[in-house]
Amino acid sequence: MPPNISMPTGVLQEQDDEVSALNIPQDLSKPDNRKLKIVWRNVILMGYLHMIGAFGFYLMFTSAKLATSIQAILLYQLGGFGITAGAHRLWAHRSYKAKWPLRLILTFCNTLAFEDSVIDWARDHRVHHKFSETDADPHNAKRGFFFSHVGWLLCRKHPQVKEQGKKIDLSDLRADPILAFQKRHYKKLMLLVCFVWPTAMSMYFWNETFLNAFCVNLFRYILTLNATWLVNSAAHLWGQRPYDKYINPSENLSVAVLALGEGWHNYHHTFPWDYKTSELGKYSVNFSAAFIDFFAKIGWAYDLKTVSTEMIQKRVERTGDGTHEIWGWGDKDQPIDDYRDAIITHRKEN
Ligand code: ST9
Ligand code: ZN
Ligand code: ZN
Repeated sequence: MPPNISMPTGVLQEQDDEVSALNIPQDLSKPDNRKLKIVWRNVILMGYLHMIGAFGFYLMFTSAKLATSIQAILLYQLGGFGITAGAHRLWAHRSYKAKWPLRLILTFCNTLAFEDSVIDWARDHRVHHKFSETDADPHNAKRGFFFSHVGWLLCRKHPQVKEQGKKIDLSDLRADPILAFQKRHYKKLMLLVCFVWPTAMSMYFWNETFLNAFCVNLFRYILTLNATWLVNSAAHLWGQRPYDKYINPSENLSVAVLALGEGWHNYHHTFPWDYKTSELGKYSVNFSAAFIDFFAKIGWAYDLKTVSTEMIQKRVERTGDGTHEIWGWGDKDQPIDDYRDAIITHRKEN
């Protein structure tokens, strides 16, 4: 039994029987004191990337053409869907299924976001969910904001990540020829799709300068990275926990806005197989659910899995922190006192 379970309840799934917290290896539940082996190549590359990206942001307001900035915003969304609807909801969690044309589109979008191949991304993410907040979690938030945000990409992984990770089944991902192709040719594809293509488009279609095109695109890329990383850092530290108060992941609106609907992290860790990764699926803060719903309408996405309101209610009552939001009058979670104490004027006369 992995140690990321809600401790007092001891359940991973709603239907699981209670299991004793004594079964959980204690040495995995708090970070060890090992000295991190820093990978200086990554530190330098990330440093330069962020400096040039920040310069790109400056250029957007000074010398870049409006079309270049609009392109960057659109590609941010497109690449984002490759992470949220693709690597995350489709491949890491199998919360829905997709026909090959959609898988191809998502793989393209995913490569545009350059967060390493889907197979590697989904492997690390499955490990993150199963061993959340332990040394086997690649971006263990118990090591602090910086480590869970970007630090984990700047040093060697903890041996536990690799050891526990080897036990995760990835056969479904490896069997997908599109993903296998992406992994085999990752470096070439990533350079072409994430850097060359966006830069060339701006230069070809509206005569943008190389400097503007290249730097604004880098800004788009670092924005994608940081929006994704905030889910690991901010949404594991700050926010409410209406579904399970015993785990760190939390509901964070600001992260949800930046990450195309991925900030509802308490819900997501409680019900990781829900394709909406949130309860209400309001499209205003869940563009990724709208994206999947659109493809479901045309038949390219199917078998969308979601959690029933009864199941949510049971879980909220059992492990929630009491902050579960209600959508309005008559919501199943509305406190009974509301009905008694609310002032209702202009009542309909019989
Ligand atoms: C990036 C990824 O940024 C970000 C992921 C974030 C996830 C967020 C999730 C949140 C939810 C979704 C929200 C989406 C929101 C999106 C919003 C968008 C608008 N299990 O890795 P290596 C083994 S990437 C089992 O080199 P080191 C395996 O044999 C950014 N085994 O380990 C492997 O070989 P292979 C760009 C594992 O040496 C071997 O170990 N990319 C596991 O410790 C070596 O693996 C970069 O910056 C495992 N989990 O190095 C690159 N892991 O792979 C950064 C490893 O051949 N990475 N093994 O099978 C690196 O340079 C290195 O990975 C390292 C560790 C230095 C960090
Ligand atoms: Zn997830
Ligand atoms: Zn998480």
